[in-house]
Amino acid sequence: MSKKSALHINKGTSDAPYINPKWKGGSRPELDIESLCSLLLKGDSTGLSKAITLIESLAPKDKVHARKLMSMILPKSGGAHRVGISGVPGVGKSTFLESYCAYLLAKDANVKIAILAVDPSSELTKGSILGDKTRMESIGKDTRVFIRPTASNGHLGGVAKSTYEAVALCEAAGYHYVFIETVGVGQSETVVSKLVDTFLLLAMPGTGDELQGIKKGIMEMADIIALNKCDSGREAAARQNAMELQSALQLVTRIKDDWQTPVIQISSIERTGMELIKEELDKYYRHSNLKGRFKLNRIKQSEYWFEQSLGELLFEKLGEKKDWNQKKADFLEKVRNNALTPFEASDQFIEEILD
Ligand SMILES: Nc1nc2c(ncn2[C@@H]2O[C@H](COP(=O)(O)OP(=O)(O)O)[C@@H](O)[C@H]2O)c(=O)[nH]1
Ligand SMILES: [Mg+2]
Repeated sequence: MSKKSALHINKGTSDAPYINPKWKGGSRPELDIESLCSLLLKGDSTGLSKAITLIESLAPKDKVHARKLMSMILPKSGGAHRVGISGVPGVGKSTFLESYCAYLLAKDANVKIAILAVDPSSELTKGSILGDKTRMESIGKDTRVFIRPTASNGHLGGVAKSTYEAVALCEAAGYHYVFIETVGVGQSETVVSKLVDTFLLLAMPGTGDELQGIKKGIMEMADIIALNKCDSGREAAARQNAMELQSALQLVTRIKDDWQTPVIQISSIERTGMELIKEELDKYYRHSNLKGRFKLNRIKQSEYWFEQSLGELLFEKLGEKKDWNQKKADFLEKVRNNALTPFEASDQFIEEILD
């Protein structure tokens, strides 16, 4: 996280409630985690925003605060339906979210919706997320909606951590739905699929016999597929595409969880098909709840991220050892010269480092 987006707290501003009352002045005021936590639990969106900034921060002091905050809110988390929205850039994810959320907002006066955008390659796509923010302006003005692009430190693990914790914070703040939009490139889908209860894939009618915007592996991850851009006047082509998709899906029927992924035709621009999406999302939610897979899935995801993070941190900490770079270079040289196999070299290297 860059300095710019780190937490800036000034005495006497609207940040005042978060400042430790015992703070005697100095360059950086102490955070009052208790009051930040209680604001968050009341559903205060500024508090939520600050809390997310805090958990994203890499400053050692913030990390201590963040840990404390997370331990306080974790017991209050878990209440939302977490939905991942995926699909290639341009398929209409942001437009869909805007239309679908507008539909949910109109249907239920008390609904609270959080939208997180995951972007592991922020430099490349900064523009698109900023564009999304303006695109979602109509729902963004609604006090029941919270929109937040997840900051990225360039690596997937960092994005996963911030998103995982941001979801928990949103839930503690009382949000009923947490939508996570991926940028649809690289590994972002895999990360998001392991952070959500339901994975909604957007596709669009293809040209010719090619189905646009579907990667094979992704199709298997999808719990629901929405064929977007089925605008009026294009019904025949849309139906044809939906059928092709549905038959392609027969090949990937998920025996393990007894679910046939439906293909829904929608137009995010014309806002059609939104009620069908709601029906299918609710249906899948009930389906996985019935079989107890819902809870199990979340537990498995937490286990997965624990293992992932362990590996990543271990590597990071080892890398901080003083002779890591020199030793590594030495072993690499031996691999280059064919004096050691890559496997023997790494084995010996780790043994020496741990000694
Ligand atoms: N015709 C049509 N265009 C759409 C529809 N949904 C989105 N778009 C357009 O597709 C483009 C990409 O949409 P966007 O939501 O930014 O896609 P994202 O990159 O997946 O988030 C925009 O120009 C949208 O206006 C739709 O249902 N019909
Ligand atoms: Mg988008």
